[in-house]
Amino acid sequence: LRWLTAGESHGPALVAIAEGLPAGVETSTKDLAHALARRRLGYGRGARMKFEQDEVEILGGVRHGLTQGGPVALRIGNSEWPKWRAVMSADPADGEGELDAIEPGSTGQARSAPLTRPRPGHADLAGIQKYGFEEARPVLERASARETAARVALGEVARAFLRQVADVELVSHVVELGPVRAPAGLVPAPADAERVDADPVRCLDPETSAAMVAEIDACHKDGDTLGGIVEVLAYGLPPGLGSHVHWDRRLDARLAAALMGIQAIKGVEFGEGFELARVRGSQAQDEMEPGRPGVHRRTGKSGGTEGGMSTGEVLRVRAAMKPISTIPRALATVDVATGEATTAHHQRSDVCAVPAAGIVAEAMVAMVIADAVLEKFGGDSVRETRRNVQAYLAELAER
Ligand code: EPS
Repeated sequence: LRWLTAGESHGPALVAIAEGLPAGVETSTKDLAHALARRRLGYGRGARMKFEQDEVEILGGVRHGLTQGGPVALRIGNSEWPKWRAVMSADPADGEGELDAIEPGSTGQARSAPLTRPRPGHADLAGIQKYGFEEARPVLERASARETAARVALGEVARAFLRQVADVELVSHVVELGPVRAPAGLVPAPADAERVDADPVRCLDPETSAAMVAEIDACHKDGDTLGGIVEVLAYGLPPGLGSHVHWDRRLDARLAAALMGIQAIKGVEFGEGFELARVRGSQAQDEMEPGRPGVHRRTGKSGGTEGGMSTGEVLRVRAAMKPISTIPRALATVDVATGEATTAHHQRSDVCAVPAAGIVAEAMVAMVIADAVLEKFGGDSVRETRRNVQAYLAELAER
């Protein structure tokens, strides 16, 4: 399974292509729009979330609600585009009119003004240096987490594939937000997914959720931003996805890379993660007993992978998101045009995007697992892949 995204935050649209999905995956514009709407949920997002709609369109690879085996191509229009037509024009801009418009919510800076005061924590400075730009606009447009909308749309197709071939279900939730932690052992099942989505911070425990909302409000008041930790659970994975035989075939390594590839993610852990490093070996393993199919593990400390392969138990992976780097109270930086010390430029920003990060993390996990399923079971149609999965599971159960 190969996939790519393209597009800028204030360009006309994001586009995404996935190649290698079998024929027969049930998907539709409505399903993708639903997934995109989930990503827009979450307390603490900025003004843009309120007025922008994700206008999703399927451009190829799907007919009458089913994938056809060819590349699936998607387009998600940016409704911000008309205001940025001149600044983000693909063709040389004539510099008239719109170029001087003031950006809504900004501190009076014209949209076209060169962004020469890189924001600490963003891609701005390294991107300017690497690509030889004079300013940060071309860097931040592509680095922006707006791009995650494209991933979520593709991830929804992957999720449908997983459900159809192996009854796999993914759920995510917010386990920490700033200093507020959800109670240990709070692990939503697939049946809880709607309840998680209905919560403003995507946390199942009402008391924790209220404390998280209060923390976001306090942060907003102080002109600051907040990070947190999301957890993705995958139910129903067959054992043996990924492989111990080579580092880049390990499922956990591939999932970690995919999750680290989400903007602002600074850490990934599986199961008990870093905590396992603090206990003795006798306390760190998941002991086994007879069960279905064949063997069952009593605990889930490993997070559902051993030796780089899925164990058949629930996959549990967490991603830590740093606080958003665009901070209303501007941070110290250097103007790349003059070399002088100054403060970073500030565009409007979210206070917290952790709830949305959970949805993006689900999408990344779905893509990686779909890839691993296709690698192990192959198949050019959903029916064929499903048959292969079932034959494998039946054989394991007979052993
Ligand atoms: C983002 C900054 C904000 C967010 C944007 C991601 O955009 P703007 O600078 O236009 O206010 O709203 O997120 C989205 C638009 C989205 O759909 O998630 C950033 O710098 O990453």
